[in-house]
Amino acid sequence: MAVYAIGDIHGCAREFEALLRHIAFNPQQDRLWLVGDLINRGPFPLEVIRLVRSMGDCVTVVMGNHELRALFGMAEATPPVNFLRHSAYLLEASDAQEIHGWIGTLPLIHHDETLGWSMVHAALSPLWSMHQAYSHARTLSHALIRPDTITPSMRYSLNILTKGRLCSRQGEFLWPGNHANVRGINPYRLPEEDASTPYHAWFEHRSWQAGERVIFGHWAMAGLIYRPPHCFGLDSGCVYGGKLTAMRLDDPAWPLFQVDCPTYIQLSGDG
Ligand SMILES: [Mn+2]
Repeated sequence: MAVYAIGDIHGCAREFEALLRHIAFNPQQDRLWLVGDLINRGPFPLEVIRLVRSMGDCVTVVMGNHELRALFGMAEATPPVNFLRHSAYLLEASDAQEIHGWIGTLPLIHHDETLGWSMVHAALSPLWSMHQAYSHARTLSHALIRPDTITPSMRYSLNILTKGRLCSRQGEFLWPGNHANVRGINPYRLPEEDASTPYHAWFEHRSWQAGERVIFGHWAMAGLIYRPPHCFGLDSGCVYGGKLTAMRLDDPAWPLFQVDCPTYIQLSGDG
């Protein structure tokens, strides 16, 4: 049995299938972890969802910001413009209801004690222990069914898990838009090594404990992040003409497997 994690797929169904062939993935024996953002941006998002759902129990997916927006947007009588811009095709799908129900089952963090790995779409706060992070994720998952029960502080935690990139040591995250602009920082880029900013990649500010290992995605501009033994960012920008990356989690050498992808859309520095 092998366990693989794969980065953000964003509708790149052909490349996802090619990567599964490249690692000779066997659904009867192997397991697959997906970091979320299966949908939007790329050419075949519905195919990706349908393929992943057809694979059944051998696949574990955590919720990305694109799935989260779809979960809320699909439930609205008048869906928000930002949802429609990226995801209007979901409303037209013959299996829209099943897809919506399935998205609602996706956890915000997946942790496998035996394997010794955790997975989150974007980030963890430096203020959380791993166990606090699991607890926040569980509470939030229950609250997603009733969005009106989500308090501002819960919303902040939800944003960290699904959209976080840069933060201060005090756990203040930098969000795109005015918040980043007033500080003169590009929230999509990794700061230069010598940059005099309190905002760094979230994983730089965590005091990692022995045995903590986290897989994440969401950061195509940073590219592949390979920081053994604690953190591995697998969003290598496939939809932007980068690569789709798999990492084998149960092999102590943590080997990487990649396929090339055409440039379906341009990656711009302002997101
Ligand atoms: Mn994302």
